Amino acid sequence: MNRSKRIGVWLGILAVGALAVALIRGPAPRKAADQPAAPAGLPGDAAEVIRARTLSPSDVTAALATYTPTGRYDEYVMFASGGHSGQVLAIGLPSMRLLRVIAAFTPESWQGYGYGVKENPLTALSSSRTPEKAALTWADTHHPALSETNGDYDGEYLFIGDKANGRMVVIDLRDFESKQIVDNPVFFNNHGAAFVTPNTEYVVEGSQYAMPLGGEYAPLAQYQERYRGLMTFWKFDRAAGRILPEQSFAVELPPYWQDLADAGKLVSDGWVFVNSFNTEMATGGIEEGNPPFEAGTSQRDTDYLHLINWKKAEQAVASGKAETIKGLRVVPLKTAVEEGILYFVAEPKSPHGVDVCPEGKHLVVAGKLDPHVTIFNFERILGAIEQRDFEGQDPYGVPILRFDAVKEAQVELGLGPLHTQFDNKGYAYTSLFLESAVARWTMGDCKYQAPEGPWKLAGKVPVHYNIGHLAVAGGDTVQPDGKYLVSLNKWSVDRFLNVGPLLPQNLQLVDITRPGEQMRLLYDMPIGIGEPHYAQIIKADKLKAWEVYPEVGWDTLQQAKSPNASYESKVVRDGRTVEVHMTAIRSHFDPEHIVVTEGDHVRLFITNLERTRDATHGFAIAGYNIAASIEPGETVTIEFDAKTQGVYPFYCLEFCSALHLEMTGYLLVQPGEARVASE
Ligand code: K7E
Ligand code: CUA
Repeated sequence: MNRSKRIGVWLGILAVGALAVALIRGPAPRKAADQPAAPAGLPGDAAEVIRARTLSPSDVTAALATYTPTGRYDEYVMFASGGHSGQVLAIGLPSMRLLRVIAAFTPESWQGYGYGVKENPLTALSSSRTPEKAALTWADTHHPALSETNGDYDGEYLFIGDKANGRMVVIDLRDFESKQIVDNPVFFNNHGAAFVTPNTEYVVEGSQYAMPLGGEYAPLAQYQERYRGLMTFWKFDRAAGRILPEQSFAVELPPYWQDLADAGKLVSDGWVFVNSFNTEMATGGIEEGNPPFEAGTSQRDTDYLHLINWKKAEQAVASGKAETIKGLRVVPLKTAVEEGILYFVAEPKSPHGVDVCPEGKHLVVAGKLDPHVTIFNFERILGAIEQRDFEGQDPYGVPILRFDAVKEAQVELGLGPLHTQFDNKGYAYTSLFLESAVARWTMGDCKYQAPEGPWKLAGKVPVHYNIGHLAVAGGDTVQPDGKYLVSLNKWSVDRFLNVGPLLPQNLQLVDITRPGEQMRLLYDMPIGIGEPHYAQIIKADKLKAWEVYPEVGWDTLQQAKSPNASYESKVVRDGRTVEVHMTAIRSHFDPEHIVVTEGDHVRLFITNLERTRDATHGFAIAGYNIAASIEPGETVTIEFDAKTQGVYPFYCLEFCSALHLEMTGYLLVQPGEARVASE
C-alpha cells in the first residue's frame, strides 16, 4: 500500500471511530472561542495537514496523545535532574513542555538566585564548609527524590544530590524553590543521592569515589587502610523543611566505589541498598604503567550489593557507638559489622542500578556488563542473615550472604542493562544502554501479575540513543501509575537540527498502557541545559504549589513573614549604614531615588505588594551584579557597599505592565566630600 492510500484507509478508520465516540458521548461541551467540531470525522483541514507534513498513522496517534491545547494542563509533572547544569527541570507530561528550571546549586539570574539576594541558600549555606567548597557555583545533579509518605510521593519536597561536591539541596514544592544546601563535611562526592526512606525520615546520600574520611591526605599506597566509602543519612525535619545535620549520621563503608542506592519499603523498610564497583580496589595510574581504572575495576566477576540496616545504625548512634568526624556522627565499619548493620551479597560485576519493587520484596540489580537483570528476594535475605548463611567475608570482615540463598531469578534482557522501574500491571522496565532500547519484562510473585507469566522478557522499544535512566510515573513508589515512561537518553546524534558539536540530550516519552510488545514512542524532547540522569514523575494533582506568597512581606527562605517586610517606603540612616525600605507595585518602586555617599553600606529591603498572580517584579542595579526576582508578596534583602561615586540606574527586570519601562529609579552615590560638607 502506498503512503497516501495508507493515510486514506487510516483516516477512514479514525472518522468511524470519532463518530462512534461522538455518538456515545454526545456533543462535547465547548468554550466560546472553539471552532465547531465536525462530529462525523476529522476537521476539514486535518487531512491536509497530515499530507503536508507527511505524517504516518502512528505519528498522528502520537500527536493526538501528546498535544495539549492552550489553557489545558498536563496530567503529570516530571522532575528531571539537570546534570552538570546543577539545576532541576520540571516538565509537564504528556506535553513534554518545560515548565520550570529550578535553580538549585547554580546561580540563575531570572530567578534572582545567587545574585545578591540574601534569602537564598547559595548565600546561606547551613553547614560547615571546607575552603575549597565555599566558593562553589555549580554542581552535578543526578538523582532527584520526591518526599514520601508511606512509600508514595506526597508532593511536599524534592531533594537532589551534587555528585561533584558531596552536597544535598532541599527544594520546597510550595514554591518550587531551593531552601537549603547541606554540605557533607566528611566526603567530597556522592552518587547514590538523593533517596528517601519511606516516610522521609532520612534523605540518603551514598558516596562514590573512595577517599580518606574528612578529607585528610593519604597516599594511594595506603588506599586499603585509609580510603573509605560512606553512606550518610540526613535527618529531615518535615515541619521545618530542613535537614538537621546535628541529628544526622553516616555509616563507614569499605573503599569500594558505591554506586546507586535505593531505600527499602514495606517489608524491606528499615534498609537501604547500594551497589558497588571496584571491589578490586584498583587505584589506577595508567601513566605509571598500571592498568587504567577501566580495566583495573573490572577484573572480578562480581561486586558487592551492600545491605544497610539504617534502623540498627540509628540505634547504634543513639547508644553512643558513633565517632564524630568534622561534626558528623559516623558509625565505624567495624561497629557496622559487629552490630549487624552491614551485609554484602555478590552481584554481577560493575552493576549500576539497584531498584526495589513496589512491594519492597524484590531488589533488581542490573550489571552493565551482563545481559541479565538479577533479582534478589528480600525475605530470603532476612532468612540468610538470621541463619548466618554466609559464603565468606570481605577483607574488612563484612559477611557475604550466599548468592544462591538470596537470589530469586535472573532474566536475560539485552545489552547494557542499567536502571529499572515498575508499573501497576506486573511489568518492570529496564534501560539497555548499549542496545538503545527499553526492555519490558514481567515480575514474579507480585501483587500485580502480567499475562506472560513470571520473570519473562515481554517486549522492547527502541530509543535514540544510549538510554541511561528511565522513569515511569510513580515507578519507584509503592503505588506506580504506569501509563507513561520517559527514556533519558545520553546521545541524540541525528534527532534534531544541528546546533553545533555540543548536542542536546533527548528525553523520549513512551506510552506503556498497552500490554506485551506494544510500547509506543510518542515524543522527543531535546534538553539544551545539562544532562538529565534520573527523573521522577508525579501526578500533577499531588502538587499543591502556592499561586502567590501567603502574605505580603514573605521571606521565601524561612517560608515565614520577613522581619524586613515594608509596606511603606522609608529610609533610615545610622552612621555609614543606609537602610532603604522599598515597595514595588505596578508600575513603580518607592522610593525612586536612593541617595547615599561613597563608602556607605546599603541595606535594601524590597517588598512586592502585589496580590495578583504572575505580577512579579525584578530588580537590578547597573554595575552591582545584583538581580532579584520579587514574586507577589515576597520581600528580598540586598546589601552592598556603595564604593564608587556615580549615578546607577536601577530598574524592574520583568515586563510587568504597559509602563514597565518606567518602573525605574536612580541610585545616586555622592562623592565623599558631599558627606563631609553636609555634616
Ligand atoms: Cu545512571 Cu548518576 Cu543514575 Cu547517570 S547515573 S545514567
Ligand atoms: Cu515591575 Cu516591570
